[in-house]
Amino acid sequence: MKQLSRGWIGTLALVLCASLIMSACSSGNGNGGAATNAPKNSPEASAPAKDEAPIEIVWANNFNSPEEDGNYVQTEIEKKFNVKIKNVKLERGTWREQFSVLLASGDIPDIFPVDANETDMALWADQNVIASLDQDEVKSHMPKAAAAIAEVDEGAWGVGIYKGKNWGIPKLWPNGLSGFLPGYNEAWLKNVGYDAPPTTLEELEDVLTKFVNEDPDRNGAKDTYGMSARGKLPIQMFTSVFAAYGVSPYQFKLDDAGQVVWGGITEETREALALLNSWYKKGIIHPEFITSDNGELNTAFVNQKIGVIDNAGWGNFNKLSGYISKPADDVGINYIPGKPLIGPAGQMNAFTYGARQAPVLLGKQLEKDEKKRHKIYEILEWVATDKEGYFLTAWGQEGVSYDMEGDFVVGRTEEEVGATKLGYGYFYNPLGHIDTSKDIHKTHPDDLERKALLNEGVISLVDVLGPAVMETKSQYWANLTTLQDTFIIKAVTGEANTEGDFDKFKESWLRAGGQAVIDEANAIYKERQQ
Ligand SMILES: [Ca+2]
Repeated sequence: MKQLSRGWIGTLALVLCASLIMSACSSGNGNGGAATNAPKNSPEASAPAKDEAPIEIVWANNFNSPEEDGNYVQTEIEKKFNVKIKNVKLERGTWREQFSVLLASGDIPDIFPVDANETDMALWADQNVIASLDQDEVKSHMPKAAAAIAEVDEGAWGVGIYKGKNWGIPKLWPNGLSGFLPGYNEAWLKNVGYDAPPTTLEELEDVLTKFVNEDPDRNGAKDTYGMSARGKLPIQMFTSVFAAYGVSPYQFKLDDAGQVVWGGITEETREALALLNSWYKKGIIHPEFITSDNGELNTAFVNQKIGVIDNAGWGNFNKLSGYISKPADDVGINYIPGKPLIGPAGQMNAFTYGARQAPVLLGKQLEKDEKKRHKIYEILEWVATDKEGYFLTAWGQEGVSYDMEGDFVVGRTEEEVGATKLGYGYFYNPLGHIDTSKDIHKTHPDDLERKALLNEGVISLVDVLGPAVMETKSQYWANLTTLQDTFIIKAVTGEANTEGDFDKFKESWLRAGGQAVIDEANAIYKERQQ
């Protein structure tokens, strides 16, 4: 049971990384001490051409860097593909500084760290550090990976396009397509006459109003609000309401004419803000939303100040989730999921971060080294999509570092068979999440069931670009974001109105660089469509 929980919590941590804010998340497999229990039984390796000298591949990564060179997983890959891997081991948090020093010294690895983003990609493309790759060649040498990508989001190929060339192998985080769902205090709902969560915006307003007026916590005092929001991170603020209007104010979307527009200045946002302001005036929105982060939201819910939180992902409705479910459960509150609310958009929309990420990058030298380039495609295809390669690089060795419980992998907890000891934990698998057919091994059946149930019928609101290198953004974005954050909060509280003041906000946003950003976004969108 202990082992089960570990795997379960690991899955949950990944989900939390995806659905809450990602930057602070890190892998939990690092542990110290010396290896004492190296595994002995190797899976069968295919026979390489015996006479050929192994190709040396310099493999840099910043995720679960193995402690030792020549570790178990590395050795298995080397045997199977007749290669010699040179590890460039970087730390998750500080890798960029370490890596810049390396690049400056002219040591360009063959495979680049998984956390490199689209800005790194553009910089390194301009500096002649990374290879441009032919998309058709990638697809023909990595057919299973290409199929896995197509199944999740074919648009992922667009992220690697910069200055008319493709600079990597598409990487996806499919869980990013699961959206935020509103969750409720179950007892409060019952106390105001609801057997199930509201399904429409109108019902939500009714619930929130009753949460204020009908003493849902039954303490005899009028001391509750309806909902709050994450004012410290406005992209996650009131997403259930904006989504009901078919918009996220912090995403690019297509308008009816097929043009890319910025959500924040659309009529949908204006209308959603008008509704939110009417709720604020009614006193059903907690005034402290402005300064709230997830910690404050959690506390307000657990202390029965609010009865709705709407920035949870499906994983947060697992009773072990540290965000809301568990802290609530600990004090006897059942936090239950609702579906996205039907509003003017007429469908169950949910805000999502999307699945697209910056691609996996390869060193410039590979442009002229076809043999090694093809070999790397072959290895990445195997570790990302083949069951043997996947299990090896994700979990190590069965019976040593993990056990099977049906399809589900249960990692062993002994330090000496940890990820950094044996070399598993995705260091050698930068595309380790693109293939959703592996979810049955990664995610506990109960969680898979919950995910399917909660996401059923939900439409993901996704930014039409996802990661994109934009010159105008580097110039104007910080200022534009501040302008929008400030306006949206003022519009909710009524300090600014959603008529003339919204028009003024829109004008000044466009004038302060927003129009240039939208123009560039349209140009990028068109380039990617070609
Ligand atoms: Ca009360």
